[in-house]
Amino acid sequence: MTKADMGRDLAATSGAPACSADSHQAAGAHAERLLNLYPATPAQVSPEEGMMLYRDMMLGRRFEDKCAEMYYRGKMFGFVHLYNGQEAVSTGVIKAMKPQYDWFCSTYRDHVHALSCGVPAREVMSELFGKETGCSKGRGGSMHLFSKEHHLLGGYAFIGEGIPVALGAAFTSRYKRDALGDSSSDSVTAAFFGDGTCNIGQFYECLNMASLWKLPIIFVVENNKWAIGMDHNRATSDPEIWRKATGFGMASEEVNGMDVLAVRAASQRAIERARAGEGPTLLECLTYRFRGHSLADPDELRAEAEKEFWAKLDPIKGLAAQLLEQKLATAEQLQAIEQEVDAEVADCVEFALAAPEPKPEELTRYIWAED
Ligand SMILES: Cc1ncc(C[n+]2csc(CCOP(=O)(O)OP(=O)(O)O)c2C)c(N)n1
Ligand SMILES: [Mg+2]
Repeated sequence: MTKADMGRDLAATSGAPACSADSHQAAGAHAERLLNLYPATPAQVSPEEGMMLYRDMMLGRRFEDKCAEMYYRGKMFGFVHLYNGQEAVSTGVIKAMKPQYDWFCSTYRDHVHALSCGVPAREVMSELFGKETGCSKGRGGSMHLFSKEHHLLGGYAFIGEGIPVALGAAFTSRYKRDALGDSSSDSVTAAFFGDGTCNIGQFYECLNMASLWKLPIIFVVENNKWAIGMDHNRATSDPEIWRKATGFGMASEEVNGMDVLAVRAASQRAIERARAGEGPTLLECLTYRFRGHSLADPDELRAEAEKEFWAKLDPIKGLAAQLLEQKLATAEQLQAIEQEVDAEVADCVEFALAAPEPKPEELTRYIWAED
């Protein structure tokens, strides 16, 4: 069996596409790939886990819907990139890892990763408003969320910038164990980045080092088909990113990124390998963003048929249907979660609006570590 076959084989256990939409031909090659992830046994989940995953995705969605509202009302400045549609990736990976133990590295599309890591909604919303109570003390804004407490190594405006940082965290984990003799050191790092980012140098350099040193890292590619207005299929020599890992002798999987249980199951396999010292994994999650590249993007380039195809695969609706069908949750329980989330989002906006601005005389504070 070749490594590529092995990856394909692993992917076969990672969950079938949640629907087969009629519009898939018009929706193009990315949609075809999702539909060709052949049928698999649906992943199992307990009622508690299922509802925890549902809540996390719902928080991400409602939080960001509120961000859009606040942005258009002029409460937020600069570029704001939303994650609507991709929630199954953040929740599926991060909730399979150990909070405040494992490490996470994001991009400019970082709000939902921060929430999944456990950064309080109040701190994330305050940061977006540039307030002192923000997780980066109001100095970072939307693209630079950071939390030492929650092991969030940052959002980064430059694409690919976070990958070497994540690699450093994975190296530290291994170095503590192998060189400093701390046998308990087994933390794993997840690095999130997009399809377009897989065409730049850091990606390949980091894959090489991670594989060479068998670092405990998961490269999570959020393949949403677009890099701003560039179609993935026009920009890369082989659109199947998961195959690129095999050139480095690395395990990889192609995952249904609209199915949180599939992402979770693939992540669990990767985490197990990483903690056992077996090295890195590349997970290519096939997903889609429901909104434009940023809130400044009128989203006029993408075909309607394509958007319709992916809208039918909404990961939150997909999980709700699975939970109800398998009698793991009742409609009332899901509704109660939604209400709880809405209350949390309303609270964080109120908190952020009332929070103080950083003091102008403290403009340069927090530049140095001792602050
Ligand atoms: C080094 C660098 N070059 C160019 C850009 C401009 N840029 C911002 S987002 C983006 C596209 C990235 O697409 P992808 O990696 O697919 O992530 P997505 O936005 O789809 O999540 C580019 C080229 C940048 N931020 N950094
Ligand atoms: Mg992309």
